Order: sequence, then C-alpha cells, then structure tokens
Amino acid sequence: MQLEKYKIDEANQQKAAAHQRKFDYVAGEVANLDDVMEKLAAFNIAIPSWALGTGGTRFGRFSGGGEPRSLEEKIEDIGVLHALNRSSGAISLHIPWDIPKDAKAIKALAAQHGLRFDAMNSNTFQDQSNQAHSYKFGSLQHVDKAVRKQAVEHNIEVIKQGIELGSNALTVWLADGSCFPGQLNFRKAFENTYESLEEIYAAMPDDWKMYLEYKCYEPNFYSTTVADWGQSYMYVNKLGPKAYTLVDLGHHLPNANIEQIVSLLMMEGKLAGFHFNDSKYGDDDLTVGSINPYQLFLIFNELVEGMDARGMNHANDLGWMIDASHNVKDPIEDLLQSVEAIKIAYAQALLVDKKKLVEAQLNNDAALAQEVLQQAYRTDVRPLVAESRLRAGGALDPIGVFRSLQVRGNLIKERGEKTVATGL
Ligand code: RM4
Ligand code: MN
Ligand code: MN
Repeated sequence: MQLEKYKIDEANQQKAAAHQRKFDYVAGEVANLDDVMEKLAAFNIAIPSWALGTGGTRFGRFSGGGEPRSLEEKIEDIGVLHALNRSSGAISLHIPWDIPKDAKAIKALAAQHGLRFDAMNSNTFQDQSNQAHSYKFGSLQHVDKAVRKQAVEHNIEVIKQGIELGSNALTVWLADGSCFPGQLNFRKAFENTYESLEEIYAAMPDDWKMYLEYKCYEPNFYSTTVADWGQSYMYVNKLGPKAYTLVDLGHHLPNANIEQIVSLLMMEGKLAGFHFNDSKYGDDDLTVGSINPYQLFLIFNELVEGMDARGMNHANDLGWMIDASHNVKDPIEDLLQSVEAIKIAYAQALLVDKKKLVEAQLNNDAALAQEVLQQAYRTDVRPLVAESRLRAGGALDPIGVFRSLQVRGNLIKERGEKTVATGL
C-alpha cells in the first residue's frame, strides 16, 4: 500500500494554522534554529525488519491483523512509515528471517520507497530446520569447532547478502552463555568467541563495520558471553578498527548509567550506534520514550556533545536503529511513536546551552548544570520536529493520518486477518 501525497497534504492543511502558532512560539526561543532544523531533517532511524509484525511473549501472541507476509510487504510498511514521518529511510534486515530472494529487485523496491539498507543482523540464536549443528549450547563460543564453523559461515553469508543490498555493517548479537554455574569455562568461551569473531571480521570488506551488541542476560540466565559494554569493548578493541560496540538500551541491568557508557565508548572511538527501545525491567523492547524519556534525553545530550567534540556527522557516523517489539499496539503506530521520541530527544539535546553547561561544570555548580539540562528537556520541541516533517513532505500528525486513512484496515483487507510476519 502506498500513501498518496495529496492525502497527507490535505490532512496537513487542516492542522496548518495551529501548527504555525506553536512553531513560531518555540522557534522564537531557539538561537540556532537553522542549524537545528537542518540536523533534524538529516536524522533518520533504521527500522528493523522484525518489528513490523506483532510481538509476543512466551505466554502468547495477539496479532492485530494485516501483518506483512514477505520481505516485500515489510518494505511497503516501512515505506508507509517513511512517507508519514520522513525519518525512517532505512531498513535493518535479520537473516534468515528475511532472506532476499532477488537482491537487485529488493534493492529497487526499497529505493522506490526512499529506503536504503542499514546494518545486517545475523542469527545464531535459533536453529533452522536445514542446519547440521544445534546452537543449544552456543554458537561462536561452542566447545565443538564444527558448530563454531557453521556459525562463522552463516555470518559470512550475511555479509555477502549485505554487500548485494548496499549495506555496510554487520550486527552480531549472540545468545551465547550458560544457564548454570559450572556449565562453561568463561575464559575458554571468550577465546572461542574471539577466534570466531576474528574470522568473521576478516571476511568484512574494508568499508564495513562490525557492531558487537552486548546483553546482560536472556536467553541464558547465568552468564552471557558478551554480557556488557566492557566485555564487548574487550572484543572490539582486540579485533581492530572495523569493530565497534553496539548499545541496545534494554540490555543493561536496572539503573545502569547508559549515558556514561555512551560517552566513554565515544571517547575511545568505539561506539557503533544504537538499538533504541525502552524498558522498565529487562529487555522489554517497549516503545522508545514510553518509560524513561529523560534518560533518552541524557543519552542524546552525551551523544551530541561527544559527536561534536570528535567532529562527527550526527546523521551518518553512528548507526541509528530501533529494536522493539509490540504486544498490544499496532506495529506501525508504535514505530511512529518510537521515531518521534528519538527525534524529540535529539532536538532537545541540540537546544542545550553548551557554553553555560561547561561554565557550570568548571565552577562545580551542580544546580546550574541541572537548570541548563532541564531547560532544554522541558522545552516542548514537538513543533520543531513536526515542522521538519512538514518541510520534508511528511505528515504533521503521522498517527492521526495513519488512522484517518485507515491504513491498517486496508492492510487487513489486502493481506488478511491471520497473516504472520517472520520475527520473534
Ligand atoms: C535480542 C537483541 C538483538 C535482536 C534480537 C531479536 O535481544 O536485541 O539485537 O536482533 O533480540
Ligand atoms: Mn538489539
Ligand atoms: Mn534485545
């Protein structure tokens, strides 16, 4: 389903006057308005191919209907998202959930919707029906060389597919670890994993990056072989300049200071980028900004400060991806909310009065530092983000338009109630 531009324009017309008032109000307060608008326009977030269907838990799954039945239909859904918010211009594929049968045709279809291919994700945490060895006791860490070899070859295959699609990064997330004390020799598991990663690293083209994602627990409940940023950093540091640490917001123990992790990884030039989501307890994969928007702002504050300190391009020098799942929301609405939350946090971070903050830090003035941060955080930047969408041809009210055009109803008519998208 393709959204007609004139319908978005019509809907925008109805909101135009109210929007203009709100925009003028906040814009008048922003000293670096042109710079902020330019940066907002350039900032895109990749959508994971596994987030277009309804997510489930081990207790059940309740589909809302009209789920994409193929990679082509997933691309169409991201096309809808991008047409509405003009900020979701990339797709991150999970192999083997979404193997392109004809890479050229898939690339062309994506391009029709203005989409490119972001990082490729390998999957050695599930067994596939046709595979020789099981990953029950790990993949890259496995005690049996034959299993490790199979997992390495899978990753190399994913790189090859990525090359055909024009991607330039491989995300490796491992479920490897152990469920019980004594099950695993930690050092041996690290060494095996490192050796396997070295082989994958060697197969990457020079202009590719490896994103090594960490996660503190689940599906293994006693130890994880890439459990935290420090462990990921140990691997990527040894691997070389093409390897970086990927931060998934839901992969930390409760109350971890993620913004500090981000700042220090950037200082070392080893931050790959993000899997955005939100969580209350664990890897909940909830809508970005739905639980702790202040933390998201603090992370973006460090990102903007760190990227500027290193002269980095905000839009392109790090990987920006969503990794979420939705049990009770329409996946497309959920993703619209996630992208919006990310752009809001980014816009707020761009408004931080850096000079004043540095002054406060040099004077050990904790109260002023808090004033500066919260001044930016409490600014309602939604009209800036909406204006940036409007200028790019998107919708002032993406969810409103999604609903009034009855996109989900049409998708159900086209695809049926009971379709199931590949993914978790
Ligand atoms: C993991 C991790 C990976 C994602 C899978 C589906 O928890 O976040 O990035 O690919 O879930
Ligand atoms: Mn992730
Ligand atoms: Mn996760």
